[in-house]
Amino acid sequence: MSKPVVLITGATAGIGEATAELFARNGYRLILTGRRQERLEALKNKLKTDVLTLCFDVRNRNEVEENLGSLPEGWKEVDILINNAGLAAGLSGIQNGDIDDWERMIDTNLKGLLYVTRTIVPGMIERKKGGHIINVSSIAGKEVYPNGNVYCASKHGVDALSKAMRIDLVSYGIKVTNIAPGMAETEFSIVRFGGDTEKAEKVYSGLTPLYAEDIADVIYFAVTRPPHVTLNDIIIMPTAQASAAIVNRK
Ligand code: NDP
Ligand code: 8X3
Repeated sequence: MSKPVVLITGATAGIGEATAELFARNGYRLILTGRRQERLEALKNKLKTDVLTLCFDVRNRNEVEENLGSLPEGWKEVDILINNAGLAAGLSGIQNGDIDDWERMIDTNLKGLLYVTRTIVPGMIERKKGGHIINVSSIAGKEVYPNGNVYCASKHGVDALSKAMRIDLVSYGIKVTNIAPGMAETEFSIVRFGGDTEKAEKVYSGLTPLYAEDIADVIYFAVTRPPHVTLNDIIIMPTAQASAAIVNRK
């Protein structure tokens, strides 16, 4: 029997890419999405497993439905959905926030996740074989830190949606796992600070952050538990971090 199909949104960088690599090494079949076509192609060529790449923006409801609503033969049965695509844009007080940044975060982190989930979950239910949804939230979904306002609100929304999905889908045997990482050095801070790599590097200076592979390991562990076991909610931080705002820098 062939390995299950795993759909990973935001596989062109960071946590999504590391997760794709780990699942590929373990023989899973992968549907990988993102907006950067060349990165999707490069990843497909690198991975030694069956890969379908789909280039679209999760904020665009039509694109989500076109790409995921009519998957090609052999790819229709998505067993594991990893809702990972997301971002922070900016870091400023609510009084100074850039409303375009707010829209980007809400549209990507919440509405994008909802569009993807709404397109994939009915198939899981119809097939009556269970399924697993992993929502990559954040410690920003558990606590709020200075200037994090809208990003934190979007991730609190993801946290709430994980709980809500678990309730709505329990009778179909569909597992829902919420993953809440602390500081992980990916392209996250580069994106947050609009490409300012110097500013991004400072976020992780003087401490050993998490790496994308650390989160991939946790996702893989959650997915490979026996059928009767679900990890509902996992908080993972670097050892040097105690809470969103308290870190031990050398
Ligand atoms: P990266 O910036 O390295 O990766 C983000 C991924 O999301 C990219 O593949 C990007 O692909 C994709 N993405 C972003 N916007 C869109 C969009 N509109 N449509 C489709 N894909 C999109 O960051 P991380 O790997 O760190 O982030 C992954 C998730 O982890 C996010 O949800 C983030 O909030 C969360 N997280 C990150 C933490 C960290 O410290 N790094 C900690 C806690 C949570 P592309 O640009 O090609 O579209
Ligand atoms: C990413 C981690 O601390 O910037 O979600 O919110 S943090």
